Amino acid sequence: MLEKILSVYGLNPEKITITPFGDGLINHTWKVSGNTGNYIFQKVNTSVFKHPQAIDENISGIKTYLSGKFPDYLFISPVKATTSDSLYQDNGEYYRLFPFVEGSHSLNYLENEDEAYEAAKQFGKFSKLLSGFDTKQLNITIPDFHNLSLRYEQFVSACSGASAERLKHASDYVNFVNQHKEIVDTYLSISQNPEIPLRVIHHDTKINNVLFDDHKKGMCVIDLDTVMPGYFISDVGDMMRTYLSEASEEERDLSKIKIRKEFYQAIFNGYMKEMDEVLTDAEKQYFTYSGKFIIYMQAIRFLTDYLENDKYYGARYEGHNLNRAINQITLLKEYLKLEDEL
Ligand code: ADP
Ligand code: GN1
Ligand code: MG
Repeated sequence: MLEKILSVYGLNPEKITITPFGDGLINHTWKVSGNTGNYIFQKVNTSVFKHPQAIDENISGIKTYLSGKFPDYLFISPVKATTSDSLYQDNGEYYRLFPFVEGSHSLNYLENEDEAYEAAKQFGKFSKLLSGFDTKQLNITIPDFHNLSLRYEQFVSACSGASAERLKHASDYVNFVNQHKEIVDTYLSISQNPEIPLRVIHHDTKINNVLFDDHKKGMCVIDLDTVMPGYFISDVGDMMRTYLSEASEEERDLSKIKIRKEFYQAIFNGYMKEMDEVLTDAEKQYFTYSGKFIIYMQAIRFLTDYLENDKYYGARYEGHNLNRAINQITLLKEYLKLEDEL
């Protein structure tokens, strides 16, 4: 069945191997090796991305811009099928095929600061090269994706709709979220501040969305589904969320969740290497805020999903999203302890 779809991209069904690949939470991803090379094949998650065409148009618009202005920049865009579209629809599902970046690998956690520096530089470079691109040309692939005020409202409504049992298990963490609502208020003031512009933002800078080469140098950013107009705090914040602690969001041993201060410095150095000249002074004042903004939002998103019976992220075991939320709340507590120092 997948073979049939791949043949639309010119691959010979008798000469391909298809293997599930990567650790993304949203799309289905396979590595495909065939007669014409290696590829990443994906089925788009249409419960999350209601209009896959909108993503495709964004990637194509950015590709045209970058290949005109910065032809040496490695930008990964999907290959065209024989239908001459890159997106292929079959039985209500949407598929696409990317060239596999040879010699690349992704990481799920970082071992040293150089990797954090490299990844932050890649995401900074992406926004810098696109700082002249008109954000109005971008489709909104997930409305209000990083709108923390709305995420908070959704959390409040999830609390009222939750089963008594799930609400009871979550109650300490629900209280914690409510006690830190000032993080939402700061977001609101940022969104109303004319000196904080909307930029082309990746919106999913977690560590496995950047590819490294064998010498641990950053090669390029991937997973462009959520590239939309947004605030720089989204990208910097998700780096802090996923690079500062050695433990990932899946870790259940909370004693392993610790902030590595030198990694904060590496994110700053890598991102600012590219973005220092682009960001306004008003934006720079929120660099440290960005960490708590995203960690808090991710805690809310996992907790909301637990209260809504795991309908967004799914769960591999009972209480999975509650544990992820507890993990993120622990990370936030550690971050808040060091905030002044950072
Ligand atoms: P998801 O949206 O589910 O996170 P991604 O687009 O991030 O999906 O892909 C999942 C994983 O597949 C990535 O973390 C990375 O390891 C790998 N990957 C994606 N695109 C490429 C590519 N073009 N070349 C090599 N590896 C890739
Ligand atoms: C999802 O697609 P993936 O696995 O890179 C999610 C992010 C979350 C992340 C948490 C579209 O990212 O927003 O931060 O999981 N993507 C979407 O791991 O919801
Ligand atoms: Mg991904």
